[in-house]
Amino acid sequence: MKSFNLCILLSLAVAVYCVPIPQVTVEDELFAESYLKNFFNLTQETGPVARRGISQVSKKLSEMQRFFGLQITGMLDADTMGMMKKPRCGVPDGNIAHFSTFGGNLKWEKNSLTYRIENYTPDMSMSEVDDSIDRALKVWAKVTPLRFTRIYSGIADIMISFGRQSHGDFYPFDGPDGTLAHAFAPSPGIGGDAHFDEDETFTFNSNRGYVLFLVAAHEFGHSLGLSHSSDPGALMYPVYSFRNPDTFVLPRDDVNGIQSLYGPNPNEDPLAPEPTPPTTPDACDSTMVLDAVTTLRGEMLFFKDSFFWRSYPQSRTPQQSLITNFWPSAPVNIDAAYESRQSDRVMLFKGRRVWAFSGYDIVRGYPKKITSVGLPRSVKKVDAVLYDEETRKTLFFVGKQYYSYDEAKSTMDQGFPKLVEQTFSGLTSAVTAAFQYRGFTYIYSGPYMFEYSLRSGRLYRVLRNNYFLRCTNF
Ligand SMILES: [Ca+2]
Ligand SMILES: [Ca+2]
Ligand SMILES: [Ca+2]
Ligand SMILES: [Zn+2]
Ligand SMILES: [Zn+2]
Repeated sequence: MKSFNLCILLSLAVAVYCVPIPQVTVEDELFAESYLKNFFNLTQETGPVARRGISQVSKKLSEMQRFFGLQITGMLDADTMGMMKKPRCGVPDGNIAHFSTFGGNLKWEKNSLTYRIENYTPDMSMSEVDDSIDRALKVWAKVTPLRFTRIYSGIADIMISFGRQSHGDFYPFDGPDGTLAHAFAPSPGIGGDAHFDEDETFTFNSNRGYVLFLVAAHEFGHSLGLSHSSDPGALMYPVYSFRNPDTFVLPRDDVNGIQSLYGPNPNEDPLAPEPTPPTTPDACDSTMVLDAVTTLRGEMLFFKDSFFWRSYPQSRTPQQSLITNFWPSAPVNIDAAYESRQSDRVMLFKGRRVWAFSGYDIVRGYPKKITSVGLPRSVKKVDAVLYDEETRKTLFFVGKQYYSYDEAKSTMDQGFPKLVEQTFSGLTSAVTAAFQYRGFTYIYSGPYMFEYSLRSGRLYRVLRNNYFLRCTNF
């Protein structure tokens, strides 16, 4: 009898751990179905998603999950639903690749193109709209031989307009959020044209509403022949994310994409070259030095530049996103991170400040100074932070030394700072990141990771980044 009960308990535990049963409402199912129809070419028409088993919906869900680097379950789980609800472009996805083109060599056969702004949004001044459109086209002109001339009457190659719901083509908009805009691949007539959903609130440069410059620059990528990219750092990624328009530089993936169609800009001034296009960090780069590593509610998070990867214990594919897609008010290029199990928060460090997040939300009163966690004023930045489950101490690594902080008592422990080398044998070069996982302590130094037992101070193994952050490009 006893063993029977245990068996039920075990099987329940396994079921809950391995196959999270999604809490999906009928509304969610219908929403997901229309999302897959719009963006992943789902065609079959039958009942709601969950009742179909391994159906076309499940296949399309897997396709969508692969495109976005989500855990591939073929089920409508919370992460998948979250991704579907993000504001995005109305052009379908489907190609699982970095930059892609529409195929069939769909491009303009001339380098001189015309554009016309047919109407304006009341959200911004006319000059702000003109300026946003002009700069969005320049994003592409800077890296190609393409040149754009504005015309004020007649038919331009790229006709630009704002409209809501049914607006004259077969692709009606959907009201606020959801689809923000769409554009047509190069061809005569409607080809090249870009339409913006007037039910959105467009802005010049604020992070409230959608920045017209960013949405337009993305749409013009389609107007010129680019399809969507699965690189989360690319402008041609289908989901909208805020970036500062004043410092925007077209990412490498998009530059490669557009230059595969039109070639580079022959007139680039060698004395004033364009800024280097940002690249998205690659988990397969064995020389990469991570900024910070932490656990969060059973997952592992790996931070690099403006990006982080989430890795689920039951999945081999880490999911890469922009930090600001997850936490809009978070800093990028962070110094260190740790999970406070005590308060169920993730703490991010940059310079002399610390940010605390509970789920997606910033905790009130943050960012704070790092002196609020007991660090002396002389500390300009921390290199790594680690929370020790067993002693419930937080260890701050600063240069060659480390501090031990007692979160429960809110005090720094006596006898610190200590030399890192004194406790962690063999660790003679700079600490760059640190975290604990399943009782082991991992200290990163550059691309290497040292595995310790914190209690005995014993060094077990020297590993590489990819031990946890798996390289899955193939
Ligand atoms: Ca056209
Ligand atoms: Ca919309
Ligand atoms: Ca660091
Ligand atoms: Zn798009
Ligand atoms: Zn349209």
